[in-house]
Amino acid sequence: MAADRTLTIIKPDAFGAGNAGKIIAHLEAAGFRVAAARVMRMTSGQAGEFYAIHRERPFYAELVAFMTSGDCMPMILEKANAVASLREAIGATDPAEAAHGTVRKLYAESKGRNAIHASDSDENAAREARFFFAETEVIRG
Ligand code: 3AN
Repeated sequence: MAADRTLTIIKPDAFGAGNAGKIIAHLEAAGFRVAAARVMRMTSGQAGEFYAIHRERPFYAELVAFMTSGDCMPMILEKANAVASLREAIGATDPAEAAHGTVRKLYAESKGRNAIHASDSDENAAREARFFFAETEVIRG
């Protein structure tokens, strides 16, 4: 995957609250193009595998339970410098620390229920995109 793609997930709190459309509009206004999208309910196996890097963290079980608690919306987004640009657009993990105008400041409730995921490196963006989408499902701009 080229470095101009990243993977995001509108998490169950934001999707369930009906904020998916507003979050997508916010990201499009920030210059991102949606290259792939789906709505799904993650299984415990899928969420456990997706967050395997956090297996030893104290919040792992809580994280897997939350991510399987409702529907979510994984998407591949395209923009120049996509990974860093999306991290900036979503804000800090804890919404109390997120900058004004970021997705988490606007829509997240807490560090656990924080509205949106974004890949933290080009390598993880490629791995996470493959986790949810076949290359044939990614629409080229
Ligand atoms: P980010 O999502 O900003 O990259 P990470 O990688 O530190 O943050 O954490 C991954 C996910 O784990 C977060 N999005 C959040 O949902 C959850 N998480 C992180 N810290 C906590 C915590 N202290 N309590 C509950 N969940 C947490």
